[in-house]
Amino acid sequence: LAEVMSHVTAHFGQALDECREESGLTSEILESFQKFWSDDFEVVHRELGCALICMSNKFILMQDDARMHHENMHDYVKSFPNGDLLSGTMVNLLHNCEKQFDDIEDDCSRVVKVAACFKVDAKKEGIAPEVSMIEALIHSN
Ligand code: BOM
Repeated sequence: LAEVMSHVTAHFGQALDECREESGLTSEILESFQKFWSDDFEVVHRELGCALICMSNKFILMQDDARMHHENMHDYVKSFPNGDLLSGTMVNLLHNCEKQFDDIEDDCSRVVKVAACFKVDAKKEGIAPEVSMIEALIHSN
């Protein structure tokens, strides 16, 4: 499943560059999206939350309230090889994290908290990819 998540991350990460300007996410904060999964990267910057909203909107993975669009997220994850094995777990983990931070009104600040929670839980579940797995995909394109 970590392999499946590496495909999802490699694809989703392609939207990052289109979202840098409007989110203010600099290369100093995050140089490439695959580093999201690095143990050395702390998921704390509000700008990353803004970038995740912008990136999600490219694939219509969020609703107007900046919460996950469950059906579209399922379909998006299922579109990758063996995605059907990951989609249910991924939607559940994300929604569980959303519920924990629902009181944060600022969308960017809330989404970066949700993303940090998801990173921790995905590692616990054994579905988090290694950065090297994602890089292998990107460089074989
Ligand atoms: O309520 C906010 C829902 C959050 C959705 C986006 C969070 C994404 C976390 C970052 C990890 C990305 C890895 C793969 C792509 C997922 C769409």
